[in-house]
Amino acid sequence: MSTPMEQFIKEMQDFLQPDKVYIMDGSEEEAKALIKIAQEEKINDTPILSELNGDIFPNSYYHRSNSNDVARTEHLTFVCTPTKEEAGPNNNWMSPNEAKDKMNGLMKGCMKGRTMYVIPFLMGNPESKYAKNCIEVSDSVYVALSMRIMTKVGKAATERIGNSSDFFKGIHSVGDINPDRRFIMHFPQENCVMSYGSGYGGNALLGKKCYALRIASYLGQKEGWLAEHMIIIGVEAPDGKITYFLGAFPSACGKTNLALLQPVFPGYKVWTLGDDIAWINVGEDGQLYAINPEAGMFGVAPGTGENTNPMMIATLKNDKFFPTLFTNTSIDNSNNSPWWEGLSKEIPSDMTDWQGNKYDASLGKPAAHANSRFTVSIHNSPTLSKEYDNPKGVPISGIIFGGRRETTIPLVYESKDWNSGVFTASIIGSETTAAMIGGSVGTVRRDPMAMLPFCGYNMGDYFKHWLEIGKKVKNPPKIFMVNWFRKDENGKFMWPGFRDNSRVIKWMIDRIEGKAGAKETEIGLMPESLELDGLNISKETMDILLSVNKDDWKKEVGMIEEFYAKFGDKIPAELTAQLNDLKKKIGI
Ligand code: SAT
Ligand code: MN
Repeated sequence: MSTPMEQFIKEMQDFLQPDKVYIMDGSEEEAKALIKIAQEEKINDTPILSELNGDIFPNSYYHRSNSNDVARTEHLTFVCTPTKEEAGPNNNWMSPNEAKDKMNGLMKGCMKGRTMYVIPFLMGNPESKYAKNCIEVSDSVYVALSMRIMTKVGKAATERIGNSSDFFKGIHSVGDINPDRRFIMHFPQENCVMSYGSGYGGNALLGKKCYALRIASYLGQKEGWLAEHMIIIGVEAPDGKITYFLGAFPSACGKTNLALLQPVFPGYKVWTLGDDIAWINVGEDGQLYAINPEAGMFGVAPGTGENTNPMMIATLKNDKFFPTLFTNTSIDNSNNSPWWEGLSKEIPSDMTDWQGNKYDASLGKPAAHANSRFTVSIHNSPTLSKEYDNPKGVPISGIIFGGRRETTIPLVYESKDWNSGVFTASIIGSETTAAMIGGSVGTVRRDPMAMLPFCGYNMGDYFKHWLEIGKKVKNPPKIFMVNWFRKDENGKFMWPGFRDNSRVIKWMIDRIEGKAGAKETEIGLMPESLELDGLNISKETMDILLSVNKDDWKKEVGMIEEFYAKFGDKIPAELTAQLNDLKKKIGI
């Protein structure tokens, strides 16, 4: 009798018809062999991976994708639930039958002449009751190697799966990388994702957004937990006490910088547990606990430099574990190293740009793609927390939400209680960025909990689920909203950001410990003061950063109402009450 895992592999072999099947064991030798294959296999005369200068970034490889395949494609991403209402207005919907017909048509026999990599992987520590078993099949050796960095691939997963039929099924093929034949279909009820036509991270590394957020959020609703688009950090104070925070920000909002922050205060230290995804459970003691289901970081390269994120540079230069991949950066030909805008002030004089052409700075275009990425093991991070892999997770004392807003949203405010925190998170807005295709850069889009593209079911039901979780938590974390991106009338950032954000985090810790005061405002609690020693910022600027402009908020309420209206009566009464309360306070 074959096991459910063997049956799945056989079924996929019959369906996709690869020439070869390779089942990953996760070993070091395997990684070497796969890298060799990736160096030899070419697409349009370009090897899938080429080795970079190990003196600059040790153990690192370069990948250039098709130029039509550089970001997630939200408009081609579907949640295929039996009814449209279950998927909600926040998702593209297709009926499971129609979606399967479409995908079967595209994928039947699509691996002819290719190798099917079977990638058994675990999200979370095998010892953890919160961990999940998964298998992805893919015809991309880049995906196989990336998954090996991003999750726990191989033996541990195969063993944990054992005879069980309870595992996620990810079915992926790059196909012919044609955007007209590209779909990412989610089947939450079947614990399955089918993805065709893209090799890009969020479309192809199915453990990431597809499983660990969209499918997992659906499972979380059923099973009583939360799958969130959040970093996890532990902030150590001089007395050694560590306070654990979660943080949710829309893509490319400084989330990764916060995950590896170096506080400005002596004696304070940020320990990194996760940079993108958190699975959150209510423990037996009624406390919220979070684990990072991932094992690597898939970060945006541009803007990452010694001065903006020195710890990430140190991570990328560390070769203790796993090779590091760079995708769609440019190449400095003088020394065969990856380069991107923000890595150094000087622009190297002889570069190949992300599309493989000689870089001509006079054209004024960036050399690296704005969404070029690195894929690196979290174990390479010098700030990795000792608790990173704790099967129980870490106890959460604060949740930080944020967005990128030029106006309206103050530097920081604290919600009075869980329900008002859920309301605050539900109204996050952020100016759009280069990480997504299908939105125009620079307009404000509502992105509740930074989950709009990742919530695998109706967002109205998701808000309700958040409120339900609050009822189960005995000692709820404090919920904060931040905005590092306020601009003045000349378009200049008002807050320095980066390391100075630790000044705001310090206030949060003091609030959690009951050591700092706060003033009540129309939208929540705000600092009476922040520790600003050594910072050149005027009192007038701080007053604006820490104030509520009622006219701005009146406009904001209009946008919130418009957004809420999309969900009709799915918006929980608690949130409508919060909104009405806000309207009263700002004089509507
Ligand atoms: O979707 S990815 O995980 O590839 C990148 C992102 O956060 O947008
Ligand atoms: Mn993300």
